[in-house]
Amino acid sequence: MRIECRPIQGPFGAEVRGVDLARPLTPAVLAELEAAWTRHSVLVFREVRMTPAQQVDFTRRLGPLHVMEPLEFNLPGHPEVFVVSNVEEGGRPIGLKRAGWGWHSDGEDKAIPNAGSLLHALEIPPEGGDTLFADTYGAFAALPGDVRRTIAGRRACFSRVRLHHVHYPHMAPLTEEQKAKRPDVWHPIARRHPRSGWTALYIGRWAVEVEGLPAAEAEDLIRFLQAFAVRPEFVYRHRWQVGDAVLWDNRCTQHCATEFDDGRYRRRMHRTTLEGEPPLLAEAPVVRPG
Ligand SMILES: O=C(O)CCC(=O)C(=O)O
Ligand SMILES: [Fe+2]
Repeated sequence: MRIECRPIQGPFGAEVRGVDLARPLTPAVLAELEAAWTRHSVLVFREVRMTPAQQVDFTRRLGPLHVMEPLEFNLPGHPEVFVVSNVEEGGRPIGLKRAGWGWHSDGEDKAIPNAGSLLHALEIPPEGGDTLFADTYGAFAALPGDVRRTIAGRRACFSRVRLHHVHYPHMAPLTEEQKAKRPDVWHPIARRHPRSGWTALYIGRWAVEVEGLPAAEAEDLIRFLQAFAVRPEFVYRHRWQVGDAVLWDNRCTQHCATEFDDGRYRRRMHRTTLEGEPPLLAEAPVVRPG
């Protein structure tokens, strides 16, 4: 082993030491990192000093990068770096404010959600602004049998158009052009991870309907699953330090940025994002080994 991996919460999450993300990794170290990521879903790196170009180079080793649109919150000169920040410069926001205040996984409202994301902390507030991560393999494994049977083989509809105003009340409503780019999508609720083969509970904040269920029943089920997925026993709270970088897998986790006094403190994070694949339905559920 070339890297050192300290598990955080059982199999969920690990802090990785002995690797410098700012430098090109050897194929052997990269393979170890990928195996650790598949095993633990969330990897935490401390005291990382990497430039935007180095962050892009590292993330690209893990797969094709996704460029966030619209481009307005991407770093000038580095369209692959999405800026999450409340900071304004010259009267203009340098990034997306209040991004991810609410449980979700990145890109869940798209036909091809993002596989993973790497968030690097450059400035953090003295209080608040933690990020919560939920283990959705763990959640799937703990689901009551009747719920597992109900979701088996079913897809849920995720709708940006119907819920944009609910989750982004501080943002402008979607234009007709934006709506056309974000049609409703259907994803399997029991999701098979393409690498581990394990089954994750895939639900999120944009879910509005469930295939084959009457509206009221679907609503109840979605509410139940949303709450179940983020029960405290599945959640790791990351308390940021400047220099931290956290790599998470959107296929088997959810995350939620927590509030801070953004009228008073600065928070500035750089995110690179991996392209994904259409979610796979878990035909025969496989629970992650303990
Ligand atoms: O700022 C955070 O803590 C997370 C924001 C978020 O949801 C993301 O970067 O994907
Ligand atoms: Fe996010």
